[in-house]
Amino acid sequence: MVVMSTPRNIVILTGAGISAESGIDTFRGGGGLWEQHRVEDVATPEAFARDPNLVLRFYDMRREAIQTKEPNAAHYALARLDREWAKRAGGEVLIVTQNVDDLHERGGALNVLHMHGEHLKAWCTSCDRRHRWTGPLLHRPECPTCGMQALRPDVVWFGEVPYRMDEIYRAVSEADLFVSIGTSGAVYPAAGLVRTARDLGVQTLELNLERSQGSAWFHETRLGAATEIVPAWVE
Ligand code: BJW
Repeated sequence: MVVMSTPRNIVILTGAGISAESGIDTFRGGGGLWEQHRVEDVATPEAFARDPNLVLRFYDMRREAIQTKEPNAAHYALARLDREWAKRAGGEVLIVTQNVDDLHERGGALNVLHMHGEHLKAWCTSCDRRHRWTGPLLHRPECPTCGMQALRPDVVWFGEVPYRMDEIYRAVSEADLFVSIGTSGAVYPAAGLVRTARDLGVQTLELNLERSQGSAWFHETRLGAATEIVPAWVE
């Protein structure tokens, strides 16, 4: 095995594949969300400006659906690692997720950074406040802070800057191991993190059902369903 056996600090990047076995659709590939909806129609600021009802309906539907889903064995395994790593190895684990669901948190993980935002939050573009939001946005509810009807899903669309990139790059630069789980490597800047890690001399491991687009950059790749290979890696 190339990947070092005793890392201290670990950065784990997760994508839609980790939630697939919880029943949440991935984006690309057969049956994925982008097969049923054109990205340009629902996941860009231009789409929201052009047809807000279409976009809000798409996100209302997904916000409702994720609340019926449960974390799976992969989420629970990462949560265990997150909670126990300081005691086991004296280091830190940061879970950087591209997912907008809350299954890492509901699985018990503490150190989770949502670089593409969260379904269960609404962002007021008038006063710039964010609110926990579980209901629909379609009928333009008022912002609880400023009263304006200017709430949108708190997610990062194409052309927008993902959240907390400085923190993510800092964590990667302080890591001994970078692990990518269940992401196609099709979307930047997340897809570029493995190269950043490699350039800094960080060991890299990919866990995925199929090889990602950036697979060649990883020191090691293990293929399989997340609910099997993630718990096996954590133990
Ligand atoms: C399993 C499994 C199982 C299945 N077990 N595994 C040209 C070159 C480079 C970049 C660009 C370019 N043109 C434009 C760009 C930029 C653009 C981009 O990357 N475009 C690409 C299409 C080329 N990026 C942006 O616009 C981003 N912003 C940006 O770049 O700002 C400038 C900047 C640069 C540098 C630093 C800072 C800023 C913003 C991207 C926003 C992405 N938003 C979305 C939607 C979020 C809201 C929502 O949910 O609707 O985020 S798009 C969508 O893709 C979502 C995901 O987080 C993201 C990644 O998808 P993911 O997770 O990889 O899912 P899939 O479906 O692709 O893959 C699933 C994987 O799971 C597969 O690998 C399967 O094998 C696996 N799997 N079942 C294990 N059971």
